[in-house]
Amino acid sequence: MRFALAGNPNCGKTTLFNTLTGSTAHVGNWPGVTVDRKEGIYKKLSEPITIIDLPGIYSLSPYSPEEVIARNHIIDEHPDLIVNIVDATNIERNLYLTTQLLEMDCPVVVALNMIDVVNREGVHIYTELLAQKLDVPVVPISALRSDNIKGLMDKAYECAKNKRAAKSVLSQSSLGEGFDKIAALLAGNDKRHPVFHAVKLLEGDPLERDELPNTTALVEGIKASMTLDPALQGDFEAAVADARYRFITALCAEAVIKTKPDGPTTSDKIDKVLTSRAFGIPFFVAVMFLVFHFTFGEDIFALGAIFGIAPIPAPGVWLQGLAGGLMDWLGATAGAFLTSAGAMEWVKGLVVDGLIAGVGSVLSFVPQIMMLFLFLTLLEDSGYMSRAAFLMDRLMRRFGLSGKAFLPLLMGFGCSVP
Ligand code: BGO
Repeated sequence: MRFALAGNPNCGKTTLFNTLTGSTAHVGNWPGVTVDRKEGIYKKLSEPITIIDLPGIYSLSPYSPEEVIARNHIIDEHPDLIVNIVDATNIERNLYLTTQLLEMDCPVVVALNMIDVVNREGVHIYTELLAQKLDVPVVPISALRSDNIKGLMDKAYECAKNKRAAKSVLSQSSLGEGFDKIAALLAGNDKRHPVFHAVKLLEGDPLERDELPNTTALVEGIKASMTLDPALQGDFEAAVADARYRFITALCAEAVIKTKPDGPTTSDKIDKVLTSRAFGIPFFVAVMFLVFHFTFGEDIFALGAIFGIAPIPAPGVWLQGLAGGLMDWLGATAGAFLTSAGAMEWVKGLVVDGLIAGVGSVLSFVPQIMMLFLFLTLLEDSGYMSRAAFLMDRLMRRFGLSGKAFLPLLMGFGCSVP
């Protein structure tokens, strides 16, 4: 059996994929594009299950290669089941994709991920109610803590054995009548996933119109007979999105209940300080000073000078010294070997002064650059970089750049070139 993992970027898909497949995972590319294709095997059921990690997407529209890949995989490769990972901390935004996946004639199980965070934040999600309204199983999990993963896979395996007929939330909306007519048009067609194709035709999706040219006139006739909210100005794609969000808002109003009063979280409080006008820029300058000082500082905090002792190099400089020493040793050893072997002077010069000293002087910077990247990765993964980009945005805009451009600008200094 083959299960496809589908979800928004950052919903925890990679964490779940790694938990499910462990060392069996292998990475390739989707045909024709440089988007990673990850596949692995889940072995804890009575038969091995191939897990395919679809790219992270917000919808099944054809606006990015990732969306086209995910959509084509489901339509053409017919996975036995879709595990739709929903980030429970951003449930409304994530369910938007869910409403689209439900329009495929494929069994779907919703994995309600990050339930640990939701519980910690004092939010209760009635999973049975969600399951009832979406008409597919909803299993709460924590991919990070490996909570209830077996429960998810048992449920998925059970569902994959049965067929599931697609349903669209649009049928229950003000677009329902027109939409059902388009769906009926396609029902006679031998295309799989008629409900999905009907929605796409209603939206005026260009890929779909090209594939089903004989339906264009009829669909346009039905659309002309439908009345849309005037605010939507005849935009059917917006009308479909609006209908989805109306369904999701109503569903979450019932199924997601806050048990703690609203108030800023610790993260909100930290954000407020780090992005404030008074404190944000000085803090940013201090962080960047520390990063560069720990990487390039010849005498850390000038301690050597203050106490009248030998300079204490920063870790980056110390590593560079070590690498430089290694290169010197390599040059001396190679020189001695070539001399004892009776090599000509120009050969010795080429190897020792040219190759080892020349390439080595560039290579000796590698540990220092790795140090710099380690600090930058820590800042990136802690979420500080996006705050810093936000802070710098106002200044950088004056030069026609976005806040994110400050980092390449900083990196352009000095030793980053090697
Ligand atoms: C970082 N619970 C919690 N609490 N976190 C989770 C869970 C869960 O169930 N599942 C995933 N995460 P991806 P996509 C991170 O990397 O799998 C976290 O894009 C950090 N990293 O750990 O990458 C997961 O593949 C430093 O968080 O998602 C990851 O879908 C600080 O959700 C993030 C904070 O998961 C995205 C977070 C060094």
